[in-house]
This record gives sequence, structure tokens and C-alpha cells, in this order.
Amino acid sequence: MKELNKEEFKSEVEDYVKVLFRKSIKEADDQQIFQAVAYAVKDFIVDQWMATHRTYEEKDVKTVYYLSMEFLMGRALGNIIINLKGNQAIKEAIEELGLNLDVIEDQEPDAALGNGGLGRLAACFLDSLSTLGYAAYGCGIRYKYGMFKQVIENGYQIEKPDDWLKYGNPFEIKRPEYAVEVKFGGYVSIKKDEETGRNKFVQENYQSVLAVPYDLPVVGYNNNVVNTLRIWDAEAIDTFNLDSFDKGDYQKAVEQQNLARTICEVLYPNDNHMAGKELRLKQQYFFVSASVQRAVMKYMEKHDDIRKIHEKVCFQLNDTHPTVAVAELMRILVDEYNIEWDEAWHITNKTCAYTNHTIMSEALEKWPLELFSRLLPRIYQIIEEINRRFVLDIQRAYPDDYGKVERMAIIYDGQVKMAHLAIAAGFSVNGVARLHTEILKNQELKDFYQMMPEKFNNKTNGITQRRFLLHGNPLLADFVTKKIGDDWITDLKHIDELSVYTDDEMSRKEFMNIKYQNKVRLAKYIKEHNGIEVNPRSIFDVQVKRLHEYKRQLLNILHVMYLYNELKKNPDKEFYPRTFIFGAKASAGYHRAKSIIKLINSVADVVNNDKSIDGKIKVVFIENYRVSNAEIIFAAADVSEQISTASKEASGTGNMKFMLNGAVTLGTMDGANVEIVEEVGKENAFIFGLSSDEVIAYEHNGQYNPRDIYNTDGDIRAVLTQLVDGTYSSNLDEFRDIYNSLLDGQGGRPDMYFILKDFRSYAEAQERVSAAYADTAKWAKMAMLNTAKCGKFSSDRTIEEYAQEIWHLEKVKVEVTTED
Ligand code: 9GP
Repeated sequence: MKELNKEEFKSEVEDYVKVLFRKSIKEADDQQIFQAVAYAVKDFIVDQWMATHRTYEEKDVKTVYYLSMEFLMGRALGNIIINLKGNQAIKEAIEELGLNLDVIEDQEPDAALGNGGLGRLAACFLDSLSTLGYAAYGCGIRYKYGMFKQVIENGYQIEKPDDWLKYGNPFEIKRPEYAVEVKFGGYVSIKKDEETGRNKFVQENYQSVLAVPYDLPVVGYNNNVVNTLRIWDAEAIDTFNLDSFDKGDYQKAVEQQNLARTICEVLYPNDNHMAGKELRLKQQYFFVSASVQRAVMKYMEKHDDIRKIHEKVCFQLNDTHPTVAVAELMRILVDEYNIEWDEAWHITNKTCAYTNHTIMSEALEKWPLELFSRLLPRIYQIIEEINRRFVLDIQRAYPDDYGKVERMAIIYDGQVKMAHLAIAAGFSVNGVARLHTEILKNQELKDFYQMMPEKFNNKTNGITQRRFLLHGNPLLADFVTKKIGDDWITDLKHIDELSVYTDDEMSRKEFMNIKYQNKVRLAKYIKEHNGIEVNPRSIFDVQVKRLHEYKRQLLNILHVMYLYNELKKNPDKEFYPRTFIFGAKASAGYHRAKSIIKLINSVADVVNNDKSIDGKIKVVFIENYRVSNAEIIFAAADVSEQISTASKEASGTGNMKFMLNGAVTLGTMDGANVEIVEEVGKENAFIFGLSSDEVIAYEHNGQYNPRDIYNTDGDIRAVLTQLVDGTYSSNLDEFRDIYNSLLDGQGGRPDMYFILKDFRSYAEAQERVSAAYADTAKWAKMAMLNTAKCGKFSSDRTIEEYAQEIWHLEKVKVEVTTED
């Protein structure tokens, strides 16, 4: 591993401040210092970056292209520094320059090119791919505006644009030499190919944009490997070319300009929900076409037979969003390389693999035929042909069952069904936690599983311990290393060696003292950002994740309302003080989710200001929850709320980050919670609620009526009544929609997410939490065991499984030579 020279680094920082801003270190502001430090760090890693790519080429290794609309990278500087093991040298250099590394890191805007779990998973995967030494590209979009900034005004969420590129991004490198053209619209005509004499499909009268890549380094841990996250920006092909003016085609030139301007403008802020907008489909095809074209070109630079591309290239489709890749690869093979359909199809089958991340029906992408065929005429033709052949296969396999075609066809009911296309075309279909994969096989994708069982497999998600422990929780990271050495940083299974210390009183005390200090750090953040005083000796009970009804933040806050009522009724009740901490962004158009945010803030206003309860309950809504403040929050949590309606959360990854940081899970048997409980033991988690089988059974037989609970349970009735009687808002209609959703369902199913059904079981589990926390030694052991038993949930393990079982990659060692 290349060593960082402190003196050289210092003078680089000074030079950059001078060259970039014409200032001395003393004159530069914090943002300018950040820029200079970031450039100096990039200078240091660029040799490794070049060496990595040289090595891949020399060894001609297979590369995975991880195609994803989202990469929720967060800040880069701190992460790169820890992965370089350069913490000490850089920290010293920075101190000797009279600067503070924490302040500098805080200047960096989060690269928030993602919504939530799916995008953050992609970022963790990139970290693991580099650390394990696998050749990989992340391929995505360089959104000008990432995930919106959330501001809370009078308790309401307001969205502000996230202008993350305002000061430029010091880590990126523009690569105009790799730009490619992407075509939209027009029509397809058939022309005779002079060379082959065969018919050729040609897209005409289209609009096109130039896709220009920007590369970002992804630094592996202490191994010289630097992979690339390639994000594409759109530029106009030729700005008002004379041709267009001459032909009077001014309109078209303007349209092309507009197209280029709008495509990468903004990330759609929908999590687990399809917006169905034309621009979104344009974004999808834009980055997929660019990535696939470039991957094919790169492959053909070193090989002469396109038929063997699957030996060196794999496209992993992160959810259905990049599924057009299948048709784009077919287009390139058939139209550009003149490969016969059947052969092209086999090549495509061997090159593409699909990950499913959800069973929420509103998230499954289906595009109207009219829109699809107008925007992507040639791609649509190809999908029609894929569908025609696939339907024949279905009919051959199930000649007497017409329902199969109805349920499985790629084109049906006037829509293109992207998941069906991905399954038909890929060689692998994986779910993201064991339970989720079983639900896919036995429920949601049952027909596909019956027809193609060999494609289905599970890859339980993971997280990178380097960001979420080593960087996010330095005190705990040092403690772990002191006890068991530092192997856990690259092989998290070793963290199990901590288990023996859970019986040692001194170690438990130390562990809890670290938790306390992290709680003090978070309390300070809350005071600074929310103006709320919280007691770090109280239980920090945390639910941070996107706001979605199935994640049931509503259950949590209704329970807080219930507890508050209990305390008011019985002020002397024995009660362990609790701080309920929430953080969540709601998609801008998701009204009920936004009302739930308002409800949390309204409850916070009432409860936090009620002197009669003596601060026993505090409620905090952390504004603008994102990767950078998440690191502080996970480190400080005692209780990890993972309370989704069973069957709905495909995996969850926040649950793993909490566990790693020694928080105890309070959750349903959903997603990866099931595996967390399996690892840590039922006695070290608080499990409640309906099972996924029970939820699915109720959904099928429709026999759940929340009114029965409302009528028979006075406490629940009281809480629901408070939603509409002025207790939390003088506007009696403020929370009426929430109230109705629980009891009437507004035409749909009332209480679709079984909040009332699970309420009592949740409240009882919460009582168990309080009792357990009161027994300090017991709690310390539970919390520490959570950290110790987290080994399975490293994204390194997940990536090893993908690499061995799906991608078939070989590991590469990188040496930096004088050449680089
Ligand atoms: O909702 C899932 C979440 O459970 C999972 O952890 C994450 C990563 O696999 O993906 C989320 N899915 C989506 O955001 C949309 O499919």
C-alpha cells in the first residue's frame, strides 16, 4: 500500500488553496479548505486509480457493471481517508496546518443521488467491491439536484433543492473522450444493408443527446484498488448546428437543447413508488444506453468476438429501473453487430442479472405502451419480439393455462412490465433477504419461479462496517480493535470474538460508556439543530428511514401518544425516561406521509412542553435525515425501531447499521430482521406483531376489521380520537385523513398496514424494552451481543456471494508501480 507523505500532503493543500482561490490557508474559508484538501487527497489516489485499471486490463478480468438509478454515496472525503488508512497522517498534517479535519469534512455536501435503502445499498456495494478487489463500475446519473433538502417549518416538511454541485465536485473527472450518443423518439424504418444484403432497422427523425461521463473514485480499504463510479451527464449534441438552421429546423435544435438540459436535472424523490413520468423513462434509457454502449465498446477494444461478451461483462440490474438494458444490448447485438436474434438472445441471457428489491405493487414499474413506443421506438419493437417469443414459451410450458400468459406476459393490458422483462431476459433473479426471496418464489413471482426455478436465488443485503463503524463511531471502533484486533475491518465475522467480553463487567461498562458519549454527541446535535434539550441518560429509541406507511412510523407515534396518556393518568407510574427520535423524508407528493411528519412534530410540541410529565418523554424529529447525520444517529441509538408490516420490507439495511452500533432491535419478523434475530438470538431482540404469513392470509381473506379493535380497546380509541379532537392541532381536519385511513380506508382497505392489529403487541414489546433497560448489566450484554453477532451483515459478505454465485469474478491484487 502506497504511503502518504505528511509534508508533501501539507504543501499540496497549500498549493491548491493558492492555485484554486488565490489565497493563503489563513485567508481561505472552510469550503475552500475542504476543496483544497479534497484535491490533495485525489492527487494521492490517482496513481492507485490508474494502477487499478492498468491491472484489470493486463489481467483481462471480468467486470461487473452495476446499473443503478441511485447511488446514495454521502460524503466522500472522510471515507476515502479511512480507507487509505491515512487517518493519522492526514489528521496530523491538517492539524499542523492549523486546521480541523472534522470541520473540513462537514463542508462537503452529501452526494445524495438516491432516495433510501436501494441507493445506499449500491454505495455500500461499491465500497465492498473495491475492498475485495473485484473489477466493477457503478453506472448511474449525475443528477444536478440530488435528494431534496428537508426543512421543517411549523411542523411541515418543505422541500428545498439540493444544489450539491454548487462549488463543483473536487473528486470527479469529466471524461468527454468517452461520450456517446443516445437517441429518443422518431420512427424505425427498414433499410437494406449494402454490405450484408440484409434488412436493417434504422431509427430516423429522432432527437438525441450526448451522454458525457464523469468518473468518481471508489477507494478500497488499504489495498491500492480504486474502482470507478461513472455518472452520466447530458449535453446537447451540437448546439444549434448550422444544418438545422439551414433546413429551417430551428424547432428541433431547441428541443434537443431542452432535452439535454432536463434529463439529468433532478432525482425523482420517490422511494418504493413509481412516478410513471415520461422524464423518468428518458433518464432510465439515457444512462442505460450510455453505459451499455460504452461497456460494449470497451470490451471490443480488447476482444474480437462480441459473442463472448458474457465471459468478461455482467450487467447487474439494480431493481427494474435499468431493465431497458436488456433491450439495448439486444439492439446493439442485432442492429449493430448483425447477430441473429436467437444468438443475440442467448448472449443477453448470459450477460444480464436482476435484483428485486420490493414486493410493493406500486413500486413495480409498468410503462404505458403509447409512451414507451413513442419514446423508444426501436427498443419497443425489440421488447415486442421478446414478448412474442416469451408468450410462446409460456404456452408451450402450460398449454392449458391461459391465466399464465395473463400473469406473466411482458406486454399486457396496454403496459410494458419491466420486472417480467428482467426475469425473462436475465440468468439470475435475486431477492435481498431470505424471507423476501421466499415471498418472491411462493407469492409474488410464483409463476416465474415455477417456470424458471434455476434463476432464483437469495442475496441477503449488507452494509459496510468501514463507513458505519470505523468512520461513524470511532470510539466503538477503537474499543473493538483494542479487544480483538483490527481484522473485523475487512472481515466482519471476526467481530464475534467480542462475544466473550459480554460477560466481563469492565468491558460492559466501557461499552455502555461509549454509548453514553455517543448519546451526548447526538444530544448536542439535537440541541443545535432542533433546540430541544434531551437527556442522554434516557433510552434513545430511534426510527430513521424513509417515511412510508408500510414502515409504520404511525404505529410508533400513536404509541407515544398512548404512553403520554398513561403518564398523564398516572404521573407517579414507574417509567424509564425515553427519547423518541425520528428522521424521515417523505416523497414530495405523498400527502399522507407528510401528514405523519406533521403529526410527529405536533406530538413533539405538546409532549416536550408539558412540564407535568417531568421530561420523561421527549420526541425529536431530526430534520433532513441523510447519510452524514445517520452516522451520528446510529452510534447513539439504544433501540432500533424496525416495525414494518411483516412481508412488506424486502430487507432493510438501517436495521443492520443499528445492530453494528450496539442498538437492540424492536421489530417485526420482516425482511432481514428475521436473520438478525437468528444471529443474535430471540432473547437479545424485542419481537412483536403479525407474521408475514398472517399478514398475507388477512390480505387474501379480507377478514380484518380495525373497527372491532376501536370498539373494544378504550386506550386505542382514546388515541385515535385525539387525532381529530384538537389535542394535537386546533385544525380538527389536520389529521383526519390519517384517522380515516385507519378506520375507513377511504374506499380501500382500512388500516392496510395492520397498525391497530399490531398495536397491543407493540406496546407490550415496548414494556419489555423498558424493563430490560432498567437492568443495566442485562442491557449492556444484549447491546454488546448485537455488535458481536453482526458479522453476517457486512456488504463484503453479500458481495462475495454475488461475485462467486452470480458474476463469477476473480479477485485482483493491485501494485502501484513507477509507471502509474
Ligand atoms: O424497500 C427496500 C428495502 O427493504 C431494501 O433494504 C432496499 C435495498 O435492497 O431496497 C428497498 N427497495 C426500494 O427502494 C425499491 O425497490
